[in-house]
Amino acid sequence: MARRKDRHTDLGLKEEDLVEMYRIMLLARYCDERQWALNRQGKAPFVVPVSGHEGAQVGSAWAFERGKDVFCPYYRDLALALVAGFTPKDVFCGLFGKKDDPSSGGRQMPAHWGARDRNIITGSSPIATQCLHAAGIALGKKLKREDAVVGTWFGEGGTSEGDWHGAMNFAGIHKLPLILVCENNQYAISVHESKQVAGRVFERAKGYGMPGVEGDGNDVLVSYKLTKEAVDRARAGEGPSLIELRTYRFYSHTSDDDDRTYRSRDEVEEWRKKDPILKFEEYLKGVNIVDVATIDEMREAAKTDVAEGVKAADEAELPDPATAGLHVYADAEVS
Ligand SMILES: Cc1ncc(C[n+]2csc(CCOP(=O)(O)OP(=O)(O)O)c2C)c(N)n1
Ligand SMILES: [Mg+2]
Repeated sequence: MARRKDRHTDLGLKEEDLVEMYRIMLLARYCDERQWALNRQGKAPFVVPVSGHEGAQVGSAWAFERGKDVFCPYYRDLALALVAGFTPKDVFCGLFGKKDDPSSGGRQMPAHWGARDRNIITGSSPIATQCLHAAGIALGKKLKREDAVVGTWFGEGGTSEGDWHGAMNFAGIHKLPLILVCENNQYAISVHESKQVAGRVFERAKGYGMPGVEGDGNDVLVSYKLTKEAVDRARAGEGPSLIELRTYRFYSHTSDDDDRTYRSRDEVEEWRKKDPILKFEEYLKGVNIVDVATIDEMREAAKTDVAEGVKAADEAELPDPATAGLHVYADAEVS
């Protein structure tokens, strides 16, 4: 019997999917709170917060097939990295620059997610460059007739970059299996969306001959639905799509930014009321998948997993200085 407000069955999602999606959203939130505190304690030099974006990231990433599809994320995609196979320990090894950091063995800045064995392509700091990488990879997949879809994520600020327009144009012309997901949090550091995009992000898709849709990025099921429809089209050979997920970041742009200089506290509080985790909890309670006690248990378990990840990463080895040239120069040897 269909239960009240049962949207997930229509989307082909099972209860186990929802519980795991919720668990990962919690992990991302608690990783974020810990990394922010560690920064303020002087233990983590640089933090890019994810809080507020968990619904958009987990929902969109869930639409891809792990082990087959390719992820080209940007720096804010901590929750996406967890969906793609990162653990809290991996996250904190990156934050502390440890040898076991999957992204770069402690060589890159934190939040430059990458792992060959999880099909996550590491990005560069210049925004939207990952979109061009993604378009190139999608062309490769198409030419080799591989059954793989490529996803790339970016902010609305990234859509002002020439690299983004180049990726859109190339994807549209060559009908690439590429999904471009914009996490529109309305700010590019201090620059408001109204000073960034004259029209709407999703409407730009039309000019590049692909479908463009928008939805509530704070609703994990909406984020999943829009992305899954696009992934299915791409897998069927029908080409790329642009998806705009509207959301908000709860903290400053990074640990080096002070958002009080450009955002009112009232605005932040309004958006905190639309917290994607609270929204998903309401849904899960409404369809009787969790109750208040289960939520408490899952929150405690996620906090414990994050605390254990921080401890393991703190105790992990630093990279051997003799390996500093590895992966930097083609012929570098470990001395
Ligand atoms: C080409 C380039 N210009 C400027 C910067 C500095 N910068 C880093 S993040 C950022 C804002 C990006 O905002 P948005 O794309 O909306 O993503 P968000 O951080 O809001 O998630 C800017 C301007 C950069 N990294 N690369
Ligand atoms: Mg933004």
